[in-house]
Amino acid sequence: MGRLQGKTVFITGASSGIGEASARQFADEGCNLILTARRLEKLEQLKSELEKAHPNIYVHAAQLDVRQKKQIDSVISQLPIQVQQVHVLLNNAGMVIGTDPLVEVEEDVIDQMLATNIKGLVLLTQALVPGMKERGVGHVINIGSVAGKQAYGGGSIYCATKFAVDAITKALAIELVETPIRVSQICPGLVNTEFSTIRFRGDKEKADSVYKGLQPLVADDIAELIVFTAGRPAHVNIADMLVFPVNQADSKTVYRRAD
Ligand code: NDP
Ligand code: 8X3
Repeated sequence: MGRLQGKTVFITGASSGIGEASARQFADEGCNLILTARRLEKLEQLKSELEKAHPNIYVHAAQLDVRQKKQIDSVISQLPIQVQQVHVLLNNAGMVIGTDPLVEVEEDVIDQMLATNIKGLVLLTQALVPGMKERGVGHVINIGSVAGKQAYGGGSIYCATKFAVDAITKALAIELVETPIRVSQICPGLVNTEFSTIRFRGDKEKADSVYKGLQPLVADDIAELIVFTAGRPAHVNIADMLVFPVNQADSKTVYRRAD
């Protein structure tokens, strides 16, 4: 039996990309799942697919906008008994809109990024870590970014939110150092998901150009590392992982073939 078998994993942003791929890979390990995101129909589809493929696991799907504390409280208070004891919180939901220079970023866009990428992650952590402490078991895995290690022009607010994730991850690890709870951060470079389509407000051509001439990471590459991180022995904590496609060296240093 694998170390993750029978554990319960709470995933934010499970309706696409890294969150969805992680749900599939945690299911392969025999984990029970709480799938959350705003697009409930996507979660329901994933739930039914995973339950069919893995009749031994329990999957709960719940609509959740991580920016809304009331929704977080309501989702957590209504968790079915089978998934009330969360072992792993995967704080994955996140987004960016635009590549505008700082002085031009619209207020609404600033609010959305701050509320989703920072406040949502903090609220979920506040909601679930006390239970982990009581039970003496738990793991918080935050999805940061290379954008939280190195700022770039056109990414000021997004980078600020991911620098915040970096700071929050480190501070939480310090606060929990006397407990068995692990705190980890995984920081990807370019991953081909819906992320860039959302960044360019639905312009798929622009989004595709981000990955042109190189082989980007795919959601499964990051999911594999998330599951690996969660599956280490209880005394081992992977604190921070920075992951690039082979032809990316930092935020903006990327080699692209000419074709
Ligand atoms: P996707 O756009 O494919 O997935 C983002 C997920 O977040 C979706 O499931 C979306 O679901 C969810 N989400 C967005 N806003 C909210 C919200 N307010 N409440 C709840 N869920 C929300 O992108 P990725 O899979 O690539 O992104 C996952 C994480 O990885 C993000 O934190 C991102 O910053 C980070 N990352 C991505 C990189 C990349 O290049 N793709 C690189 C480095 C980090 P829904 O719309 O249904 O709510
Ligand atoms: C996503 C990576 O380079 O688009 O966090 O900011 S980047």
